[in-house]
Amino acid sequence: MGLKDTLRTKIQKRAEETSAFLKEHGEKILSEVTVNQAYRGMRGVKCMVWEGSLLDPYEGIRFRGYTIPEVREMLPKAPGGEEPLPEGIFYLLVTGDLPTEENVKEIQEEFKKRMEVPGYVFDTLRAMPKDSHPMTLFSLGILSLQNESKFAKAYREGIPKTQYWEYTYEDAMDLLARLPIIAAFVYRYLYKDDQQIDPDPSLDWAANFAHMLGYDQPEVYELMRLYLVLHSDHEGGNVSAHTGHLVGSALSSPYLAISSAMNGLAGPLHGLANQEVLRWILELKASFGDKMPTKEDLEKYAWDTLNAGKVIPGFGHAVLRKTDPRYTAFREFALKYLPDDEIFQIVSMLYEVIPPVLMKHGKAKNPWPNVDAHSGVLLYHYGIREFDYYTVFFGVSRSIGILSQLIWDRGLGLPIERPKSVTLEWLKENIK
Ligand code: CMX
Repeated sequence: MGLKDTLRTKIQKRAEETSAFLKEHGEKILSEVTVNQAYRGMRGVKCMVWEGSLLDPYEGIRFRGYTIPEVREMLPKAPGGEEPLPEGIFYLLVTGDLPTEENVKEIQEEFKKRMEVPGYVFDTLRAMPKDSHPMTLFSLGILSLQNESKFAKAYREGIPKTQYWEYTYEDAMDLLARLPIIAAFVYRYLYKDDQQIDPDPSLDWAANFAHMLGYDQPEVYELMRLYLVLHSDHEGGNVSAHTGHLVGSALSSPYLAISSAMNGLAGPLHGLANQEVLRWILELKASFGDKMPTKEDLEKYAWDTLNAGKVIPGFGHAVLRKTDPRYTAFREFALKYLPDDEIFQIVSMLYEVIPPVLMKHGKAKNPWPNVDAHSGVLLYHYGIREFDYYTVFFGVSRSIGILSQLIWDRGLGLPIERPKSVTLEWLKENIK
Protein backbone atom coordinates (compact mmCIF):
# COMPACT_ATOMS: atom_id res chain seq x y z
CA MET A 1 0.00 0.00 0.00
CA GLY A 2 1.29 3.50 -0.83
CA LEU A 3 2.04 6.11 1.84
CA LYS A 4 -1.14 8.11 1.39
CA ASP A 5 -3.37 5.03 1.59
CA THR A 6 -1.43 3.79 4.60
CA LEU A 7 -2.07 7.13 6.26
CA ARG A 8 -5.75 7.05 5.37
CA THR A 9 -6.16 3.73 7.20
CA LYS A 10 -4.03 4.78 10.15
CA ILE A 11 -5.66 8.17 10.61
CA GLN A 12 -9.12 6.63 10.60
CA LYS A 13 -8.09 4.05 13.20
CA ARG A 14 -6.27 6.54 15.38
CA ALA A 15 -9.16 9.02 15.23
CA GLU A 16 -11.49 6.29 16.54
CA GLU A 17 -8.98 5.31 19.22
CA THR A 18 -8.56 8.96 20.23
CA SER A 19 -12.26 9.63 20.42
CA ALA A 20 -12.84 6.49 22.53
CA PHE A 21 -10.01 7.60 24.86
CA LEU A 22 -11.46 11.09 25.12
CA LYS A 23 -14.90 9.72 25.88
CA GLU A 24 -13.51 7.81 28.84
CA HIS A 25 -10.77 10.14 30.10
CA GLY A 26 -11.43 13.53 28.50
CA GLU A 27 -12.26 15.31 31.75
CA LYS A 28 -9.33 13.95 33.78
CA ILE A 29 -6.47 16.23 34.84
CA LEU A 30 -3.28 16.02 32.78
CA SER A 31 -1.38 18.93 34.33
CA GLU A 32 -1.80 21.65 36.90
CA VAL A 33 -0.21 25.01 36.17
CA THR A 34 1.56 27.09 38.78
CA VAL A 35 1.94 30.85 38.60
CA ASN A 36 5.67 30.29 38.10
CA GLN A 37 4.98 28.15 35.06
CA ALA A 38 2.74 30.83 33.57
CA TYR A 39 5.54 33.36 33.91
CA ARG A 40 8.42 31.05 33.08
CA GLY A 41 7.85 29.63 29.68
CA MET A 42 5.23 27.03 30.63
CA ARG A 43 8.00 24.52 31.42
CA GLY A 44 6.61 21.07 32.07
CA VAL A 45 2.96 21.95 31.46
CA LYS A 46 1.44 18.99 29.62
CA CYS A 47 -1.14 20.58 27.36
CA MET A 48 -0.66 19.37 23.82
CA VAL A 49 -0.42 16.16 21.86
CA TRP A 50 2.42 15.28 19.49
CA GLU A 51 2.34 11.92 17.75
CA GLY A 52 5.84 11.68 16.33
CA SER A 53 8.17 11.76 19.31
CA LEU A 54 8.46 11.98 23.06
CA LEU A 55 11.34 13.49 25.02
CA ASP A 56 12.54 11.93 28.24
CA PRO A 57 14.71 14.29 30.31
CA TYR A 58 17.31 11.59 30.99
CA GLU A 59 17.07 9.28 28.02
CA GLY A 60 16.55 11.87 25.28
CA ILE A 61 14.27 11.69 22.30
CA ARG A 62 12.36 8.63 21.08
CA PHE A 63 10.97 8.80 17.58
CA ARG A 64 7.72 6.79 17.63
CA GLY A 65 9.24 4.82 20.49
CA TYR A 66 12.68 4.30 18.93
CA THR A 67 15.86 5.80 20.43
CA ILE A 68 18.50 7.49 18.31
CA PRO A 69 20.85 4.46 18.31
CA GLU A 70 17.89 2.26 17.27
CA VAL A 71 16.88 4.62 14.50
CA ARG A 72 20.46 4.78 13.26
CA GLU A 73 20.56 1.04 13.11
CA MET A 74 17.09 0.21 11.88
CA LEU A 75 16.24 2.80 9.23
CA PRO A 76 17.14 1.99 5.61
CA LYS A 77 20.49 3.25 4.34
CA ALA A 78 21.71 4.51 0.98
CA PRO A 79 23.61 1.87 -1.04
CA GLY A 80 27.06 1.66 0.55
CA GLY A 81 26.05 4.10 3.30
CA GLU A 82 25.89 3.52 7.04
CA GLU A 83 23.76 6.42 8.20
CA PRO A 84 19.94 6.35 8.11
CA LEU A 85 18.06 8.06 5.30
CA PRO A 86 15.86 11.04 6.29
CA GLU A 87 13.15 9.74 3.95
CA GLY A 88 12.94 6.85 6.42
CA ILE A 89 12.56 9.04 9.50
CA PHE A 90 9.78 10.90 7.70
CA TYR A 91 8.02 7.59 7.06
CA LEU A 92 8.50 6.56 10.69
CA LEU A 93 7.30 9.88 12.10
CA VAL A 94 4.27 10.15 9.89
CA THR A 95 3.10 6.52 9.98
CA GLY A 96 4.53 5.20 13.24
CA ASP A 97 6.02 2.19 11.44
CA LEU A 98 9.60 1.42 10.53
CA PRO A 99 9.90 1.79 6.76
CA THR A 100 10.98 -0.87 4.33
CA GLU A 101 13.37 -0.11 1.47
CA GLU A 102 10.28 0.13 -0.79
CA ASN A 103 8.61 2.69 1.49
CA VAL A 104 11.71 4.85 1.30
CA LYS A 105 11.93 4.39 -2.46
CA GLU A 106 8.34 5.56 -2.84
CA ILE A 107 9.04 8.74 -0.88
CA GLN A 108 12.15 9.37 -2.96
CA GLU A 109 10.14 8.99 -6.16
CA GLU A 110 7.44 11.31 -4.82
CA PHE A 111 10.00 13.95 -3.91
CA LYS A 112 11.54 13.74 -7.35
CA LYS A 113 8.16 14.38 -8.98
CA ARG A 114 7.51 17.38 -6.75
CA MET A 115 10.83 19.16 -6.54
CA GLU A 116 10.25 21.94 -9.06
CA VAL A 117 10.30 25.39 -7.47
CA PRO A 118 8.58 28.21 -9.40
CA GLY A 119 10.94 30.91 -10.71
CA TYR A 120 9.21 33.69 -8.79
CA VAL A 121 10.51 32.20 -5.54
CA PHE A 122 14.09 32.73 -6.70
CA ASP A 123 13.24 36.20 -8.04
CA THR A 124 11.84 37.09 -4.62
CA LEU A 125 14.99 35.88 -2.89
CA ARG A 126 17.26 37.66 -5.38
CA ALA A 127 15.51 40.92 -4.48
CA MET A 128 16.92 40.61 -0.95
CA PRO A 129 20.25 42.11 0.11
CA LYS A 130 23.20 39.76 0.26
CA ASP A 131 23.79 40.50 3.92
CA SER A 132 20.37 39.09 4.82
CA HIS A 133 20.52 36.24 7.30
CA PRO A 134 20.11 32.86 5.53
CA MET A 135 17.24 31.95 7.84
CA THR A 136 15.38 35.08 6.74
CA LEU A 137 15.76 34.06 3.10
CA PHE A 138 14.87 30.46 3.84
CA SER A 139 11.69 31.44 5.64
CA LEU A 140 10.83 33.96 2.94
CA GLY A 141 11.33 31.37 0.19
CA ILE A 142 8.93 29.01 1.96
CA LEU A 143 6.44 31.81 2.56
CA SER A 144 6.50 32.84 -1.09
CA LEU A 145 5.43 29.28 -2.01
CA GLN A 146 2.11 29.83 -0.24
CA ASN A 147 0.67 30.63 -3.62
CA GLU A 148 1.20 26.95 -4.55
CA SER A 149 -0.73 25.59 -1.58
CA LYS A 150 -3.13 22.82 -2.60
CA PHE A 151 -4.65 22.95 0.88
CA ALA A 152 -5.42 26.69 0.69
CA LYS A 153 -7.00 26.22 -2.75
CA ALA A 154 -9.08 23.23 -1.71
CA TYR A 155 -10.18 25.02 1.46
CA ARG A 156 -11.35 27.98 -0.60
CA GLU A 157 -13.30 25.58 -2.76
CA GLY A 158 -15.03 24.24 0.34
CA ILE A 159 -13.73 20.70 0.85
CA PRO A 160 -15.16 18.85 3.88
CA LYS A 161 -13.11 18.71 7.07
CA THR A 162 -12.48 14.99 6.59
CA GLN A 163 -10.37 15.82 3.57
CA TYR A 164 -8.19 18.48 5.18
CA TRP A 165 -5.40 16.04 5.93
CA GLU A 166 -5.21 14.85 2.32
CA TYR A 167 -4.41 18.30 0.96
CA THR A 168 -2.11 18.96 3.90
CA TYR A 169 -0.30 15.76 2.97
CA GLU A 170 0.02 16.98 -0.63
CA ASP A 171 1.48 20.30 0.50
CA ALA A 172 3.76 18.57 2.98
CA MET A 173 5.18 16.29 0.29
CA ASP A 174 5.58 19.18 -2.16
CA LEU A 175 7.27 21.31 0.46
CA LEU A 176 9.63 18.59 1.68
CA ALA A 177 10.66 17.94 -1.91
CA ARG A 178 11.36 21.63 -2.43
CA LEU A 179 13.02 22.58 0.87
CA PRO A 180 16.53 21.43 -0.09
CA ILE A 181 16.22 23.28 -3.40
CA ILE A 182 15.30 26.55 -1.66
CA ALA A 183 17.90 26.01 1.05
CA ALA A 184 20.66 25.26 -1.47
CA PHE A 185 19.61 28.26 -3.53
CA VAL A 186 19.99 30.50 -0.47
CA TYR A 187 23.48 29.11 0.19
CA ARG A 188 24.71 29.53 -3.37
CA TYR A 189 23.07 32.95 -3.68
CA LEU A 190 24.63 34.33 -0.51
CA TYR A 191 28.02 32.67 -0.55
CA LYS A 192 28.83 31.34 -4.01
CA ASP A 193 28.07 34.26 -6.32
CA ASP A 194 24.64 32.91 -7.17
CA GLN A 195 26.28 30.07 -9.14
CA GLN A 196 23.49 27.53 -8.73
CA ILE A 197 23.90 23.76 -9.08
CA ASP A 198 21.15 21.66 -10.64
CA PRO A 199 19.68 18.84 -8.58
CA ASP A 200 20.81 15.31 -9.34
CA PRO A 201 17.66 13.14 -9.34
CA SER A 202 19.74 9.97 -9.03
CA LEU A 203 20.70 10.96 -5.46
CA ASP A 204 18.72 10.52 -2.26
CA TRP A 205 17.15 13.60 -0.63
CA ALA A 206 20.05 14.41 1.71
CA ALA A 207 22.83 13.62 -0.75
CA ASN A 208 21.12 15.74 -3.38
CA PHE A 209 20.96 18.60 -0.89
CA ALA A 210 24.72 18.28 -0.26
CA HIS A 211 25.27 18.08 -4.01
CA MET A 212 23.28 21.29 -4.69
CA LEU A 213 25.24 23.04 -1.96
CA GLY A 214 28.41 22.03 -3.81
CA TYR A 215 29.72 19.27 -1.53
CA ASP A 216 29.93 15.94 -3.30
CA GLN A 217 32.16 13.96 -0.96
CA PRO A 218 30.55 10.68 0.17
CA GLU A 219 31.32 11.59 3.81
CA VAL A 220 29.32 14.81 3.45
CA TYR A 221 26.42 12.80 2.00
CA GLU A 222 26.58 10.60 5.10
CA LEU A 223 26.81 13.58 7.43
CA MET A 224 23.84 15.20 5.74
CA ARG A 225 21.74 12.03 6.11
CA LEU A 226 22.57 11.79 9.79
CA TYR A 227 22.09 15.52 10.34
CA LEU A 228 18.67 15.60 8.69
CA VAL A 229 17.53 12.57 10.70
CA LEU A 230 18.77 13.80 14.08
CA HIS A 231 17.11 17.23 13.99
CA SER A 232 13.82 16.04 12.54
CA ASP A 233 11.67 16.04 15.66
CA HIS A 234 11.97 16.82 19.38
CA GLU A 235 8.37 16.48 20.54
CA GLY A 236 5.91 19.36 20.30
CA GLY A 237 6.71 22.04 22.86
CA ASN A 238 9.95 23.45 21.46
CA VAL A 239 9.59 26.83 19.79
CA SER A 240 9.76 25.72 16.15
CA ALA A 241 7.48 22.70 16.50
CA HIS A 242 4.99 24.49 18.66
CA THR A 243 4.93 27.48 16.31
CA GLY A 244 4.26 25.27 13.30
CA HIS A 245 1.49 23.49 15.19
CA LEU A 246 -0.04 26.73 16.48
CA VAL A 247 -0.04 28.52 13.14
CA GLY A 248 -1.32 25.38 11.44
CA SER A 249 -4.16 25.19 13.95
CA ALA A 250 -5.67 28.29 12.34
CA LEU A 251 -5.82 26.17 9.16
CA SER A 252 -3.01 28.22 7.70
CA SER A 253 -1.35 26.21 4.97
CA PRO A 254 1.79 24.12 5.63
CA TYR A 255 3.79 26.82 3.84
CA LEU A 256 2.61 29.48 6.28
CA ALA A 257 3.09 27.14 9.23
CA ILE A 258 6.62 26.08 8.29
CA SER A 259 7.73 29.60 7.42
CA SER A 260 6.58 30.69 10.89
CA ALA A 261 8.27 27.70 12.51
CA MET A 262 11.52 28.69 10.82
CA ASN A 263 11.25 32.20 12.28
CA GLY A 264 11.12 30.64 15.74
CA LEU A 265 14.01 28.34 14.93
CA ALA A 266 16.04 31.41 13.95
CA GLY A 267 16.19 32.61 17.57
CA PRO A 268 19.59 32.34 19.33
CA LEU A 269 18.19 30.37 22.26
CA HIS A 270 16.80 27.76 19.83
CA GLY A 271 18.17 26.76 16.42
CA LEU A 272 20.53 29.68 15.98
CA ALA A 273 22.59 28.29 18.86
CA ASN A 274 24.44 26.06 16.38
CA GLN A 275 25.95 29.06 14.59
CA GLU A 276 26.63 30.72 17.94
CA VAL A 277 28.60 27.68 19.12
CA LEU A 278 30.94 27.80 16.15
CA ARG A 279 31.33 31.57 16.44
CA TRP A 280 32.14 31.18 20.14
CA ILE A 281 34.67 28.39 19.54
CA LEU A 282 36.40 30.22 16.72
CA GLU A 283 36.65 33.39 18.77
CA LEU A 284 37.99 31.32 21.62
CA LYS A 285 40.55 29.66 19.34
CA ALA A 286 41.59 32.99 17.81
CA SER A 287 42.16 34.43 21.26
CA PHE A 288 44.87 31.81 21.83
CA GLY A 289 46.55 32.40 18.46
CA ASP A 290 48.46 29.37 17.18
CA LYS A 291 48.50 27.65 20.54
CA MET A 292 46.00 24.88 21.21
CA PRO A 293 44.09 26.01 24.32
CA THR A 294 44.39 23.86 27.42
CA LYS A 295 41.47 22.82 29.61
CA GLU A 296 42.42 25.58 32.04
CA ASP A 297 42.30 28.11 29.19
CA LEU A 298 38.84 26.87 28.22
CA GLU A 299 37.63 27.06 31.78
CA LYS A 300 38.78 30.65 32.07
CA TYR A 301 37.19 31.53 28.72
CA ALA A 302 33.91 29.97 29.84
CA TRP A 303 33.91 32.02 33.04
CA ASP A 304 34.65 35.18 31.06
CA THR A 305 31.59 34.45 28.91
CA LEU A 306 29.39 33.83 31.93
CA ASN A 307 30.72 36.85 33.82
CA ALA A 308 29.91 38.98 30.77
CA GLY A 309 26.29 37.92 31.30
CA LYS A 310 26.17 35.66 28.24
CA VAL A 311 25.08 32.06 27.91
CA ILE A 312 27.46 29.31 26.83
CA PRO A 313 25.93 28.27 23.53
CA GLY A 314 25.27 24.59 22.99
CA PHE A 315 24.88 23.78 26.67
CA GLY A 316 21.69 23.50 28.70
CA HIS A 317 18.21 22.51 27.68
CA ALA A 318 14.65 23.30 28.67
CA VAL A 319 13.76 19.60 29.07
CA LEU A 320 16.88 17.42 28.81
CA ARG A 321 18.83 16.73 31.99
CA LYS A 322 21.75 14.80 30.54
CA THR A 323 23.94 14.80 27.46
CA ASP A 324 21.73 15.05 24.40
CA PRO A 325 21.90 11.70 22.53
CA ARG A 326 21.96 13.70 19.30
CA TYR A 327 25.23 15.19 20.57
CA THR A 328 26.49 11.68 21.25
CA ALA A 329 25.56 10.52 17.74
CA PHE A 330 27.48 13.42 16.21
CA ARG A 331 30.41 12.70 18.51
CA GLU A 332 30.48 9.12 17.26
CA PHE A 333 30.49 10.41 13.69
CA ALA A 334 33.39 12.75 14.51
CA LEU A 335 35.36 10.00 16.25
CA LYS A 336 34.95 7.86 13.15
CA TYR A 337 35.71 10.42 10.44
CA LEU A 338 37.59 13.35 11.93
CA PRO A 339 39.22 12.39 15.23
CA ASP A 340 42.23 14.65 14.62
CA ASP A 341 40.30 17.78 13.71
CA GLU A 342 41.45 20.61 16.00
CA ILE A 343 37.99 22.11 16.47
CA PHE A 344 36.60 18.68 17.29
CA GLN A 345 39.31 18.36 19.92
CA ILE A 346 38.20 21.68 21.42
CA VAL A 347 34.56 20.47 21.33
CA SER A 348 35.69 17.33 23.17
CA MET A 349 37.54 19.34 25.79
CA LEU A 350 34.51 21.58 26.26
CA TYR A 351 32.49 18.44 26.99
CA GLU A 352 34.73 17.88 30.00
CA VAL A 353 35.19 21.51 31.03
CA ILE A 354 31.79 23.21 30.67
CA PRO A 355 29.47 20.97 32.76
CA PRO A 356 31.44 21.50 36.01
CA VAL A 357 31.68 25.24 35.24
CA LEU A 358 27.93 25.50 34.74
CA MET A 359 27.31 23.45 37.88
CA LYS A 360 29.51 25.79 39.86
CA HIS A 361 27.81 28.79 38.23
CA GLY A 362 24.65 27.31 39.66
CA LYS A 363 22.01 28.63 37.28
CA ALA A 364 21.49 26.24 34.37
CA LYS A 365 19.32 23.29 35.35
CA ASN A 366 21.11 21.18 32.80
CA PRO A 367 24.89 21.64 32.47
CA TRP A 368 25.25 19.08 29.66
CA PRO A 369 25.69 19.74 25.93
CA ASN A 370 22.79 19.78 23.51
CA VAL A 371 22.87 18.91 19.80
CA ASP A 372 24.00 22.41 18.80
CA ALA A 373 27.27 22.01 20.68
CA HIS A 374 28.41 19.43 18.14
CA SER A 375 26.68 19.85 14.81
CA GLY A 376 28.67 22.86 13.57
CA VAL A 377 32.14 21.37 13.91
CA LEU A 378 31.24 18.60 11.47
CA LEU A 379 30.00 21.01 8.82
CA TYR A 380 33.03 23.20 9.39
CA HIS A 381 35.37 20.28 8.95
CA TYR A 382 34.03 19.57 5.48
CA GLY A 383 34.44 23.18 4.37
CA ILE A 384 30.93 24.46 5.06
CA ARG A 385 32.28 27.40 6.95
CA GLU A 386 29.50 29.94 6.61
CA PHE A 387 28.19 29.24 10.07
CA ASP A 388 25.34 31.74 9.79
CA TYR A 389 23.89 29.13 7.47
CA TYR A 390 23.94 26.22 9.94
CA THR A 391 20.44 26.79 11.26
CA VAL A 392 19.09 26.27 7.75
CA PHE A 393 20.20 22.62 7.94
CA PHE A 394 18.34 22.35 11.23
CA GLY A 395 15.31 23.95 9.57
CA VAL A 396 15.20 21.57 6.60
CA SER A 397 15.31 18.68 9.02
CA ARG A 398 12.87 20.01 11.63
CA SER A 399 10.29 20.54 8.88
CA ILE A 400 10.05 16.75 8.59
CA GLY A 401 8.66 16.43 12.10
CA ILE A 402 6.45 19.50 12.01
CA LEU A 403 4.89 18.55 8.68
CA SER A 404 4.29 14.99 9.86
CA GLN A 405 2.40 16.32 12.85
CA LEU A 406 0.46 18.83 10.77
CA ILE A 407 -0.93 15.97 8.70
CA TRP A 408 -2.03 14.34 11.96
CA ASP A 409 -3.44 17.56 13.38
CA ARG A 410 -5.71 17.75 10.36
CA GLY A 411 -6.41 14.01 10.33
CA LEU A 412 -7.55 14.10 13.94
CA GLY A 413 -9.47 17.34 13.34
CA LEU A 414 -7.67 19.24 16.11
CA PRO A 415 -9.16 22.69 16.66
CA ILE A 416 -7.58 26.12 16.62
CA GLU A 417 -5.31 26.61 19.68
CA ARG A 418 -6.46 29.20 22.15
CA PRO A 419 -5.11 28.90 25.70
CA LYS A 420 -6.27 31.42 28.30
CA SER A 421 -4.03 34.26 29.42
CA VAL A 422 -4.45 36.40 32.54
CA THR A 423 -3.08 39.68 33.88
CA LEU A 424 -1.16 40.33 37.11
CA GLU A 425 -4.28 42.04 38.43
CA TRP A 426 -6.31 38.93 37.69
CA LEU A 427 -3.69 36.82 39.47
CA LYS A 428 -3.67 39.08 42.52
CA GLU A 429 -7.42 38.86 42.74
CA ASN A 430 -7.75 35.13 42.12
CA ILE A 431 -4.61 33.52 43.55
CA LYS A 432 -4.52 33.79 47.31
N1 CMX B 1 24.95 29.21 29.86
C1 CMX B 1 24.69 30.11 30.83
N2 CMX B 1 23.54 30.18 31.50
C2 CMX B 1 22.63 29.25 31.22
C3 CMX B 1 22.82 28.26 30.26
C4 CMX B 1 24.05 28.26 29.54
N3 CMX B 1 24.32 27.39 28.58
N4 CMX B 1 21.73 27.48 30.20
C5 CMX B 1 20.86 28.00 31.09
N5 CMX B 1 21.40 29.07 31.70
C6 CMX B 1 20.77 29.96 32.66
C7 CMX B 1 19.54 30.58 32.03
O1 CMX B 1 19.87 31.68 31.18
C8 CMX B 1 18.72 30.95 33.22
O2 CMX B 1 19.26 32.16 33.75
P1 CMX B 1 18.30 33.30 34.37
O3 CMX B 1 17.68 32.64 35.57
O4 CMX B 1 19.24 34.40 34.70
O5 CMX B 1 17.30 33.65 33.31
C9 CMX B 1 19.05 29.83 34.21
O6 CMX B 1 20.27 29.25 33.75
C10 CMX B 1 17.98 28.75 34.25
O7 CMX B 1 17.75 28.29 32.93
P2 CMX B 1 17.26 26.79 32.66
O8 CMX B 1 15.94 26.62 33.34
O9 CMX B 1 18.33 25.82 32.98
O10 CMX B 1 17.13 26.81 31.09
P3 CMX B 1 15.89 27.31 30.20
O11 CMX B 1 14.93 26.19 30.09
O12 CMX B 1 15.39 28.64 30.65
O13 CMX B 1 16.62 27.55 28.80
C11 CMX B 1 18.09 27.05 27.03
C12 CMX B 1 17.07 26.49 28.02
C13 CMX B 1 18.46 25.97 26.04
C14 CMX B 1 17.47 28.23 26.28
C15 CMX B 1 19.35 27.50 27.85
O14 CMX B 1 19.95 26.37 28.46
C16 CMX B 1 20.36 28.23 27.00
O15 CMX B 1 20.25 29.46 26.83
N6 CMX B 1 21.39 27.49 26.44
C17 CMX B 1 22.34 28.10 25.55
C18 CMX B 1 21.71 28.26 24.17
C19 CMX B 1 21.50 26.92 23.49
O16 CMX B 1 22.38 26.08 23.45
N7 CMX B 1 20.32 26.75 22.91
C20 CMX B 1 20.01 25.54 22.09
C21 CMX B 1 19.03 24.59 22.76
C22 CMX B 1 18.68 23.45 21.82
C23 CMX B 1 17.86 23.95 20.69
O17 CMX B 1 16.69 24.32 20.89
O18 CMX B 1 18.37 24.00 19.57
